[in-house]
Amino acid sequence: RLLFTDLDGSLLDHHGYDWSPARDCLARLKELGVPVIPVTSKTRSEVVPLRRELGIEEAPFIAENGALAGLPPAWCHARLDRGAAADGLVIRTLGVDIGLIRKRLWVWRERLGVRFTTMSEMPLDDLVAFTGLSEPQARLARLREGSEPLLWEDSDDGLARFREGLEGDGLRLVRGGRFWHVTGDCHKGSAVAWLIERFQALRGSRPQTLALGDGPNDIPMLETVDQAVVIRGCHGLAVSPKQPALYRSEATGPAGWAEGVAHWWGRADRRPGPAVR
Ligand code: 2M8
Ligand code: MG
Ligand code: MG
Repeated sequence: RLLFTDLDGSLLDHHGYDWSPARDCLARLKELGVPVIPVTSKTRSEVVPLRRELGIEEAPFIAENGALAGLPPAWCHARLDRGAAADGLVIRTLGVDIGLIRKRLWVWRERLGVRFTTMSEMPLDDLVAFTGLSEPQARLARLREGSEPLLWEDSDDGLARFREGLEGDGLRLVRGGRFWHVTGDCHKGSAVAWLIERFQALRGSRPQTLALGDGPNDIPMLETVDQAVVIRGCHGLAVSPKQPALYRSEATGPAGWAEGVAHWWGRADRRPGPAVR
């Protein structure tokens, strides 16, 4: 089995970034050997220390809305995935370079005369105040490699024209929790499908998959897996009928996360079914 999860607003609280209500559930998943795979808007620099804190370092991760995958040794093909960093992780790029994204953002701002502020343009103090991240965390959030978050300060009509322009460049615009995110031609769903395929190629069996998320950018991921959980939040997500195995949590954040895992896979204190994996 594989568990894919959004972080902000899902496994982590949207305000204090607390995850303690999910602690027991995470410990149980670890005992069962179920990889908990973060699939997030966050940067690689934010995710690496977080997965250490959460005790999920053996699992791979997807950063920047599908732009980047981090693969621990067990998830690598011996001959194909070379060049692991000192921490043992192989990083695979699934999107496009941030330099290209930024150039095109400037072009469309000029051309359409629209107003927005990118995360890299926000003064650090503003970013801290707006997100509730600490200053060191906010610095890590700014180390973008394959996506740029931005705050839209213009009309809906301008947004539609902006999106069209970006799409002509092969770029995508998705709504995260607080920001809009611009990426290459990738999303959380494409990245999750890529990881599932890799698992199958390496292990020779199709895993049973569960995904949890709370934001519009999570929808493609929720539609890619066998079972899905929408964590209650401020978005009221419309997941397509292509995903009939959908549970909506009562609780928000990490409490809703534990509730969603329990809904599909049983309570953390009851060993569900025979062998996992
Ligand atoms: C951004 O992502 C969130 C999650 O969806 C958002 O759009 O609100 C990202 O920039 C991420 O790197 C950062 O940690 C987070 C902080 O709230 O905001
Ligand atoms: Mg979220
Ligand atoms: Mg997210």
